[in-house]
Amino acid sequence: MKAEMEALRQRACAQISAATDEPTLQQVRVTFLGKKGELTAILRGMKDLTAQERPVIGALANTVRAELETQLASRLAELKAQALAARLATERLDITLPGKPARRGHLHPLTRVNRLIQDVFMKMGYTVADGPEIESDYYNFQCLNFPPDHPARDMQDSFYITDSILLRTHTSPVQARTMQAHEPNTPIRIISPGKVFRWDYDATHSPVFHQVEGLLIDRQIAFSDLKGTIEHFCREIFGADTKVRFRASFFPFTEPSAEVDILFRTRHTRGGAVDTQDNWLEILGCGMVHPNVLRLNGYDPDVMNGFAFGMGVERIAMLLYGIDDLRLFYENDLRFLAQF
Ligand code: 2NL
Repeated sequence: MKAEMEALRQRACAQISAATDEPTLQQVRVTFLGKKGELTAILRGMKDLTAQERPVIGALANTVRAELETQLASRLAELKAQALAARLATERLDITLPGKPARRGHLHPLTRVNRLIQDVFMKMGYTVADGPEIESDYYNFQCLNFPPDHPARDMQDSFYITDSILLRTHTSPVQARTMQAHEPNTPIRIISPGKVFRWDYDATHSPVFHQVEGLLIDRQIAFSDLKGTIEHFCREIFGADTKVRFRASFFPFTEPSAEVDILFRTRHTRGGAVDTQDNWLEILGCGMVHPNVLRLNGYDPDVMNGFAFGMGVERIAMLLYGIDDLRLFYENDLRFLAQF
């Protein structure tokens, strides 16, 4: 039995050394040390031994078992180390390689121009006011002196939600709300930037666009105050040498009213030749606040007066950047947007 045990030990050791992966090693363990394994089978035969032989063979069996356990454990450790070394070799990560660069975004051109406009007026002491985009007929038209038959009040020209609720067609309601919220006859100096909505869609009109309006109310405000303010604004945005022209016009909420043009230099490139052309281009509307509007919003036109103006952000951005189709602003095509 001793010889049998020695033979088993040698075969087991040989198989342990020969195992090149964990499942094979596990199989060797089962073959020799498992419940139905070879060592167990030998031990089962011990019942036929004499009382003197039994403890000797029992001790030998334990020694062999212990040795095989040690061998299995060290081979397992070896295989694990080999596997780890192989993974480290194949899965090597070079953390010094540069990463994939993230594309850096920037503000949308309309946001930039909107902020540019706001900055000019904030430096002149205006504060920014805002209000709802869904408005009542009262704030959008009535308190701004729009007659009942004004075309903007037509279902065809504005987006109505009910007969008396619509998407605001300008940001003027914000100024009416501001006047009404103020102590009567106290000065106001605000701009109201925001989205406005009109039933119109082509290269120069979008159903949603952006406006900045302004309102200044105080005592003894003159048309020259309006003129100086607007001229300063135009020169801040379009350059110090910008020529500005006021043309008589009409708005329901101002009297007198004017449209403002700037002399704008357009560059054409034909073949190799560059020629320039100067045109008067309209950039905003303005006027002295109509006495009815002051009255309708809690101000006494005999004590207080002021001026107001309104401009389209898209229009100014188109002039500033030489863009001929405003739909480009809304298509989110990076080939367009990345140019700003
Ligand atoms: C334009 C012209 C304008 C106003 C807006 C206004 C507001 C109040 C009172 C008086 Cl509360 N006026 N706003 C005045 C004149 C012109 O906008 O062409 N906008 C794109």
